[in-house]
Amino acid sequence: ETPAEKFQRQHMDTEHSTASSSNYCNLMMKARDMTSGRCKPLNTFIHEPKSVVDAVCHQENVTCKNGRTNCYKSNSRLSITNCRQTGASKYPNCQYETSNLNKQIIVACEGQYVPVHFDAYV
Ligand code: PAX
Repeated sequence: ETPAEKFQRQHMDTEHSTASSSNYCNLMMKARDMTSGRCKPLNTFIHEPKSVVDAVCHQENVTCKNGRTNCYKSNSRLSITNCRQTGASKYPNCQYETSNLNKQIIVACEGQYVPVHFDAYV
């Protein structure tokens, strides 16, 4: 799996325009293999075409949280779902709170300049 493929697996859900139910994150975090070994505490899914998300790598250049300079902020708000592990969640029964949002996203880009890391939403 390349870094670009890992981003697609962990962050892209073009099939749905929004999270369909409060159970979305519980199902998707497992289906996309983010609950084996440990529960990934925080993960964001993006409900937009791949072309729209790839294009963010050519939008506004911003500094990443870690100080690197390869982050980009989307010009427009995108449909996203944030998955946050609940306080009661205990591995291997990872439990998540599902939140649908419309926010500008910040991603890090590499290689032939495609997203490889989800930095934040604003
Ligand atoms: P990652 O491991 O952080 O980055 P994620 O985005 O799914 O995975 P490999 O080879 O896999 O180690 N890369 C970068 N990372 C950070 N910053 C820059 N500038 C950068 N450039 C390249 C995936 C790969 O991207 C490489 C990095 O070396 C990795 O390569 O976030 C923790 C996780 O939570 C997600 C985002 C992260 O997972 P945090 O807070 O430590 O930045 N996440 C976080 C999210 O999905 N939604 C959110 O709102 C937040 C806050």
